[in-house]
Amino acid sequence: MKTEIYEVEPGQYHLEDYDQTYADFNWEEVEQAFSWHQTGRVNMAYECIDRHVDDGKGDRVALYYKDKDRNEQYTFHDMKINSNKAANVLKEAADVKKGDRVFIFMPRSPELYFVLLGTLKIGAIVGPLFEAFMEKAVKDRLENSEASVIVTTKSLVGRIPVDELPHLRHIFIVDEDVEEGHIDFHALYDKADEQFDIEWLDREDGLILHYTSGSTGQPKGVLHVQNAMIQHYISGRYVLDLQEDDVYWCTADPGWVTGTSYGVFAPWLNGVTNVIAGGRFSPESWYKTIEDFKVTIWYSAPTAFRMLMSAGDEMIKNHDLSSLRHILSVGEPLNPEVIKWGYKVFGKRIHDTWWMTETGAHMIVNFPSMKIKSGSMGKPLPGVVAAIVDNDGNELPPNRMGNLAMKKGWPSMMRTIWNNEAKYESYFLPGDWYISGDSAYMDEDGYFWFQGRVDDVIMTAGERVGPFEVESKLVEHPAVAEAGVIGKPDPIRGEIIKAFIALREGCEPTDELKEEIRVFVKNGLAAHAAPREIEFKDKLPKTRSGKIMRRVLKAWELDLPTGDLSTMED
Ligand code: 6R9
Repeated sequence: MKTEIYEVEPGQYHLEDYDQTYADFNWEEVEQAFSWHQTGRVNMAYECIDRHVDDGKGDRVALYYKDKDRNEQYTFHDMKINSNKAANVLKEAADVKKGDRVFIFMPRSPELYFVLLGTLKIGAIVGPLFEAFMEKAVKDRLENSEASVIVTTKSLVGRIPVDELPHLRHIFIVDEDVEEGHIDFHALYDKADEQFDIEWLDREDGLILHYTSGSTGQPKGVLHVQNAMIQHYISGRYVLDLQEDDVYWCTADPGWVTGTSYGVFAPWLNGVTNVIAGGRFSPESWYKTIEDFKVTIWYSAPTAFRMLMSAGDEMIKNHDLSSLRHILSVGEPLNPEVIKWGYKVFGKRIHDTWWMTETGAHMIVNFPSMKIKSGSMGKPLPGVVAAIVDNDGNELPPNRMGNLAMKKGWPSMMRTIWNNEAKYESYFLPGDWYISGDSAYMDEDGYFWFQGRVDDVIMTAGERVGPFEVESKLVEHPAVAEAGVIGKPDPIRGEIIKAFIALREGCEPTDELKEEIRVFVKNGLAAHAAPREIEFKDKLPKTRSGKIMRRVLKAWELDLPTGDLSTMED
């Protein structure tokens, strides 16, 4: 397949020269930006908020918050006061101390961010949960982390099985009519002191615990430490291209690592205005958010872009989106078709970024100062050593598919899997290679190309096929909204390719259409990559962060157990 290559677009970014980006991107030097450079002590919440107030930028807007009931704005000074108050509430009413785990289980609201920052000011470790988690998912996480405090709402508190959680001592409720046994957050908050003595920490002290699901077994608690801020800050500056006057919108929920690393830390470390929109996804309200706040930098995910794409372009004409100057994507491979669409409707190329909960921050990216090879994740950050290795940790030459791996030691790398050191160790191969679980190849120019999760790669009639390639071709077909592709065991071919397809509005799921789609892939990609079986579905199983869960498709197909489903969308 021919790769589209897009040149850097002049006039949009603060650095347009890749060599310059490479030279300036230096994580030893960026430490100068932080106060710990002088004191040797650090606190993420200070570096995100209070530092800007101390630098005379307290009046700048830190947060625009919007949902169907609220539309508010807070300066860095306001954020400092509000997070101080939250810290005082947690400390006084629940005796929260450095290193304690404090969980946050509520829909997006300004209070969520005050509590998150307040928790960090105490030196405690934050555990953000998706509001959609049901009892089992909540229990697994609170139990494993031995959390002592949770901050939640009246409608969600029923999903916390208190009797089975001996370590959980305090439950704060952030809305009205608090029942006995729970602490009324607002009553205390309204009276709380506006001053707070920040707990100064070492850079290896805990920051945040994000649980992520494997294909089997219990969710894993990925621990990040304060030191991660180096990478949050620098990737914010050079990959997101955050500049002082930017208005930045990351659409991710804090229950997903993107919603904290790039929804909280990267923007505020860089001192920019951060937009947070609560409520459910709707194309209309998303375009309105960009228009109303004059968003300049927008970070979202392929699944959202595909939904916007299938909602049609008519709606876009009713909104002024001309403020946008940089658009980025993460979470799943970014289909070339989506990049094309983005250019057509926004006049900007969407830039892909690759990273994981475990890596804590960007690892392989399309810098704004770099040519985009459409369909590629881009190149490693300067300082990150990435390679394709075999199962023994030997590096493979260009254009060979294998394990996507990185040399241990980047600043934001996870420090352990909570209460499971053996699991942590299992990520590494000899030679200090961190094994991502993704399969990919690197081309001769050093660009990396995603193929699938290692367990998703298909072997059909002796050919290795990455499901993403097939899915990308499928979504180019005008009737296809989304596609998930798996290998289905076959006595002759080893595996055959089966595609699950959600059609666009108004398309009829007929056998003729199946055949047409099959021929479309055969002619556009390769005969061996054309799905032998196609099944139409109303919806594909996805994680809350929008990843198509191929293992669930496979389990359905083969009547196997589906494994941990706590992160699956309803
Ligand atoms: C940040 C995040 C990590 C997995 C990762 C990979 C997939 C993420 C991607 C991508 C292709 C990209 N993934 N970004 N695949 N291209 N640009 O997503 O973290 O939820 O832990 O998922 O997501 O499979 O291994 P997390």
